[in-house]
Amino acid sequence: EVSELLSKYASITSARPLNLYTLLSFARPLTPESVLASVNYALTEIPRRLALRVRSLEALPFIVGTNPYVASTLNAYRESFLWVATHPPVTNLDQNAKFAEQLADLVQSHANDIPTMAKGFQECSRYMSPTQISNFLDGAIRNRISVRLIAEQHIALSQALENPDANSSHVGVVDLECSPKAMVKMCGSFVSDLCEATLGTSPSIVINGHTDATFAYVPVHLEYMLTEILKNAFRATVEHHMKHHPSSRSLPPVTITLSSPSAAMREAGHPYFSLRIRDQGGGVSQANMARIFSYAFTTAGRRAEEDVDDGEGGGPYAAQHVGGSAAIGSGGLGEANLFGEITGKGLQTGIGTIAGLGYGLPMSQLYAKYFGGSLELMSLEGWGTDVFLKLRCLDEAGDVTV
Ligand code: W6P
Repeated sequence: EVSELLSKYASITSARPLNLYTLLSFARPLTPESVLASVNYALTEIPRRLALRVRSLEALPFIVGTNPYVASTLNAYRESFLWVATHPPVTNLDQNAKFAEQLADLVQSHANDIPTMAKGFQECSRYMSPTQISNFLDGAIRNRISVRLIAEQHIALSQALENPDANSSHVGVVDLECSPKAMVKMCGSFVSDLCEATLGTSPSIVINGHTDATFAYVPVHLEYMLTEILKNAFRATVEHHMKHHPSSRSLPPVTITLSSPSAAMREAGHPYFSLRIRDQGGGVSQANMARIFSYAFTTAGRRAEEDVDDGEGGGPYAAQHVGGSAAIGSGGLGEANLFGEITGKGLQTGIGTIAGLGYGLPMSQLYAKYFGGSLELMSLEGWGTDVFLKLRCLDEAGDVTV
């Protein structure tokens, strides 16, 4: 029985710190024994975290719990918890192969949790304050990042043992030589294509600074953040220039400056790789600033027509803004129509298909903060926006617990 089993986990009030060094250690070196140690870790840590999630969903106000979207999410977590918590020990590689496969299915089955909960909270906004909703979702998303990191790490190691690649710089889901330049190019070219297809044109990308530097990071996390930021920078650039320089044929570029930590920074215990994404899209007004990183203003779950009926005028996509040049990240379903495929792109592994629900920027910020980094936005109103992304170098992060 779920509740009986859950009560065994009742004494767990916070997740045991997830030590990144532990996650990496299962791959250094990668052996049948280390993979079995990894599965043991996954079988201990995942149920603890799912139990926490179940309990925090159960702790919601009763009326919120009766919402069908919230209720179905809770059910899904209960089922997953039950499956992992009652799974027999995995003692050989054949059992592990089967478990890893089922674990991948489980991860996949939770792909739409956040949009589903978003819909639920939207319908329950009378019963919870924006702060309560925001705190709940922050916790849910952090928990989700942790569970996925543990699960994906084990799945990746299980696969790597079967198909070893001596030349790979990957340690499970961590790439020790993640190249921000390559990542910016890849995400940039995708966002460019989409921007061109939907807005008719797109700015170019300039990459400068420490362009050849690499650092240890989780590529799917970086991919998610960059895609979200570039989407917003591109869209702001195109729309601002259509509005203010309609006769101009050229768009100012989006400039990404890369900065690898100096030896002194590393020695001082500040091993952060920094990226600045600069656009000339007109900036963000004071009024929209707070909205950009807020879940509360999302229009997730609203029908597209309602968004269009907001009546801002000024072109087919103008009404999909929260207002003026607000971030796409807060654009609700309008974003789904315009850039729907973007967030689903290539992110199935780590993130699922949290597409177009206005959660992009708050979620990106949680990803950045997850390992101790940050995502900050500075607006030069009337001119453009700088996003500063500071990301912890994970090879020096043995002490980072998340
Ligand atoms: C904008 C609004 C925004 C949000 C996030 C990243 C870049 C930008 N540019 O105008």
